[in-house]
Amino acid sequence: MKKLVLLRHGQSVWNLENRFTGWTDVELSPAGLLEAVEAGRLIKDAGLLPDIAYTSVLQRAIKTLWLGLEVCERMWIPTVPDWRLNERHYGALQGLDKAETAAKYGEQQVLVWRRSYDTAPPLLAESDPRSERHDPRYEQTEALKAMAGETLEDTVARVVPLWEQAMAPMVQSGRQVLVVAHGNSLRALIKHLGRHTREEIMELNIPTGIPLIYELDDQGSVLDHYYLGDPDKVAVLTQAVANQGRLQS
Ligand code: DG2
Repeated sequence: MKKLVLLRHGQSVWNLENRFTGWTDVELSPAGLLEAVEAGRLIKDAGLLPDIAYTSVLQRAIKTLWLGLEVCERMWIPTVPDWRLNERHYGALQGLDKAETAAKYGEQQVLVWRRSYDTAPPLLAESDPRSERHDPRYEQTEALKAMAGETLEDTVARVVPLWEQAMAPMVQSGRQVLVVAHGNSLRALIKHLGRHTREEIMELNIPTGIPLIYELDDQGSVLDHYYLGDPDKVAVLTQAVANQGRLQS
């Protein structure tokens, strides 16, 4: 049996401000920096010291990885940044306040934008100053296509090849793999791993900074999954993620 460690980055400054983030490259908040260190401690205490790690090319994930590896005394392992682990591109929603967007368009519309499988956010024009079009990180045609805005289905279509080509062979060869990514890029990977339906995956919310363990058999089928740390805390934080698209009372 293999154990794969998945980790959503620590709280970012835009998570704190409740803004849609997507590919906007915001930093970790002070609380997020602490969450990253605590995640490293949980991984170390569970004896899941990573042999190799994969991240997105966004600093909130990369910094979370660095801090976690420092605690694990594993800063020397190979780390692989890949844009295909980036957050789902949130198109023209990027930068908007989630609760204000719910007040303007309704909670149901925001839920569809956040959690539906095949509805894209309003698209971001190439000429929009928020566009990442000229960012040297993104030269691949596929990445340029994604930066107008993606559905979760689009995100699955880029995450799964990375899983199959790079990460799964590492897991199956017995390496301890750590993946530090984002709420929706991890939902995309989990949909594939758990063979979840599109309805099931709508219900999944992932809190920041808490390691999520997937136990896999030799064929890559999921045997079990669980968070490290206090389950009551995980439940509260998971519900808080779900509530981010609600009207503020
Ligand atoms: C959040 C996820 O991504 O937001 O892009 O706003 O994981 O990079 O903080 P992350 C964003 P929701 O889909 O939960 O609204």
